[in-house]
Amino acid sequence: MPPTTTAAPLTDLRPAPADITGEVLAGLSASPRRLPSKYFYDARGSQLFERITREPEYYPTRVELALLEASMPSIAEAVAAHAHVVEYGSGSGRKTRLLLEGLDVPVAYTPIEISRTALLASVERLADEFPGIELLPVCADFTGPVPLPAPSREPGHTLVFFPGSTIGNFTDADATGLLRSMRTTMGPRGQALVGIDLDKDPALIEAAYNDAAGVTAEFTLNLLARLNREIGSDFDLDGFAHRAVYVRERRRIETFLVSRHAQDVTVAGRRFHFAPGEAMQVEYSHKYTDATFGALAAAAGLRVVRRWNDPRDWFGLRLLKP
Ligand code: AVJ
Repeated sequence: MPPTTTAAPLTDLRPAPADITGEVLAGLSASPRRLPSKYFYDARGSQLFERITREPEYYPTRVELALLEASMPSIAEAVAAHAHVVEYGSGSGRKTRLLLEGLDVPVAYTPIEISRTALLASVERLADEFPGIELLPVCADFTGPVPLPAPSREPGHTLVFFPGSTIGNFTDADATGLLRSMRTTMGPRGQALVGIDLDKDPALIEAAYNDAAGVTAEFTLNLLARLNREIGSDFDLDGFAHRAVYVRERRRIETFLVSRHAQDVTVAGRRFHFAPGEAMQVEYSHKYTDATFGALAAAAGLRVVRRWNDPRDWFGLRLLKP
């Protein structure tokens, strides 16, 4: 018999350029100005993020991968068999591979990813490696509700996988909203495995977002290049500088693009003036304690039922249930 193909056609729910323009105009009209960080992840942005994960200062990916590998036997015991694994913001798929290999026979895997290029590349590789798992990719912005494709075999339950401490890119209010929508997606018998970067020595955290090679700066500035290309704005990439600082009281990295001099930027026919030194907020990266993350989960109607940390308590994985 010829091998059956397990990859279903991609469900494309990508945001339209008009949506992006609207969000950018709203952010530029706000005070202080901000731009939405989810638009970092075009094809080049996803590539640059992969490069960041290989920089010596950027510990989260390395620590989480080692943690996931070491904890996989105990995670597999805690997660019910025959899961439909749904990953939010799947990226390169290195963690996915460990999870799909280690779990008790998942029936289907749905990556939800905003970058179409990254999504297709990861699904293509996974199709070869996991011929027994049905692949149901969805290209979408996971910050809104995402209708899940139905696997052809009935899954035992849904496991939402949200690694990378991507939850940290959301304000507490938005993170709660996201966890709530995850709770809806997973259903009453579902589970979620969430990766969180933990609060630690601010110097270590700050270095991770200011790598000496300047890859993070390039990643931040790529947001402007992407907007110029996709919504026709005219940001001058040499006119802005990357700045990332750890704000201890808020337990978060705050990343800005700082205007190097007085300048005007035009977006969709509207002109915005930037003062010299004006800082436009582009990303948050929250770091958690058990108390702060537990409170977020509780606010979303979820409880932390298992926790795994690396030996230095730098990064954690949390299993959540309704
Ligand atoms: C996408 C959440 C894993 O916030 O650490 C890395 C993105 N931004 N360096 C993070 C990011 C700058 C990253 N995550």
